[in-house]
Amino acid sequence: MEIKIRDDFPLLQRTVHGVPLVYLDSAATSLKPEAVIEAEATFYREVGANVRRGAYELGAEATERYESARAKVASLLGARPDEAVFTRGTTEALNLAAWALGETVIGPGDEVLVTEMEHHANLLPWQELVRRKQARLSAVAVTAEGELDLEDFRRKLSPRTKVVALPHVSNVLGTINPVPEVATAAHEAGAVVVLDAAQSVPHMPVDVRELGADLVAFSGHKMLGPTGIGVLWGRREILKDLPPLLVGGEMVHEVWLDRATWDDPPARFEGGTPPIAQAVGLGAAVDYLQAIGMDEVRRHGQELTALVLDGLLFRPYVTVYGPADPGARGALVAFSLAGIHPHDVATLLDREGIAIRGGHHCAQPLHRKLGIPASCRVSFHVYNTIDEVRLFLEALDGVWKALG
Ligand code: C6P
Repeated sequence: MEIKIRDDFPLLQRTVHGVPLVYLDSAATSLKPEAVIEAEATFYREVGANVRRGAYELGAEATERYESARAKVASLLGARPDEAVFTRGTTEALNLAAWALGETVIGPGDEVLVTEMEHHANLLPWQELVRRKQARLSAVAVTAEGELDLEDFRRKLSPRTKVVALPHVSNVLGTINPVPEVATAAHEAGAVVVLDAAQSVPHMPVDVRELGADLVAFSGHKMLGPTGIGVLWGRREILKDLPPLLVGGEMVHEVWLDRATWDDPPARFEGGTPPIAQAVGLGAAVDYLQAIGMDEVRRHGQELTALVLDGLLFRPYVTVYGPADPGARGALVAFSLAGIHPHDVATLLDREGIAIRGGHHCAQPLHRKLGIPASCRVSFHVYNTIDEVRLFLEALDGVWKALG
């Protein structure tokens, strides 16, 4: 595969408000390279059939392309294909995890331990679960430096803790959490570890075995892939005992009028017609990322993050959230401008063609803890450049002059 990066992303050719687009919101969703768009379109043009059903050639070919995408995703994670369940995205993957663990490991009086830095997708499913099961939810504190308070984690971990759920990389603070350390302690206490990897898998090498988590969720659309496709990776020993969230076609072994038996994972968790073309698109995204190399993806993200952090920390009117060390972060930085609402910052930058996110980024408890209703956030992917970071910092000075 020939990689030309900037030229591979058609959206980078367009202008907004008459100026070239500077897209700094990849943590919300990344742009897609032509190879991904083409893979999805080609599937509809050349194959188009449903999976796991037809005995005819197109059906077999559709199944083969869908399963080949699964194998690519698994190889990215250092996992076996039958451990990778396709979902619609991180949110659905985490809802599936919470539902299934609720049916198997959580009972009245048990505890789920989350963190104060959760995205709502890794908080609300656990809130619903503890309500359903008369269990309890507690949250590990975040330190003033924007890191997980590991002493607080050890204090709160107990034999009643059945699940520890945390983000690999916070979508606001950027913090990379020490997952192996957390997983080891959680396992010693007898808890299952659920990892929200929505902001890590797209940006750095992730080997699920080295991390030590039991269930790992992420979305295709943040890693150059299509919307509508995500993954729940599960350790085989865990997946084999979990019940499905969606029941219906193609996830059963045998069905009678009054009962049914489930298929083995991953099919057990993929009831109904899955997002086939989207899975194929995700497979192409994995190919694209691997052609660049995940080490290089990480290096590039860190370079831009270090540059933007330097620029933001240097400006007295800016407050930065999360670790000051770029090596301790994913490829994103949240910040605020003294006395200016993040929406106003984002709106003024948009006029210069610069897309950043302003809001609570679906992490309201964390913003409450930071004492702010919302923040601005820049985030990067492989197509962003040093010049774009410089343009952004200059434009931010313009916003400060206009509104500060
Ligand atoms: N964060 C952001 O701008 P979905 O929407 O299911 O693909 O991903 C949800 C999700 C879960 N966990 C984390 C850490 C996330 O960052 C996200 C998505 C976007 O930060 C949209 S709110």
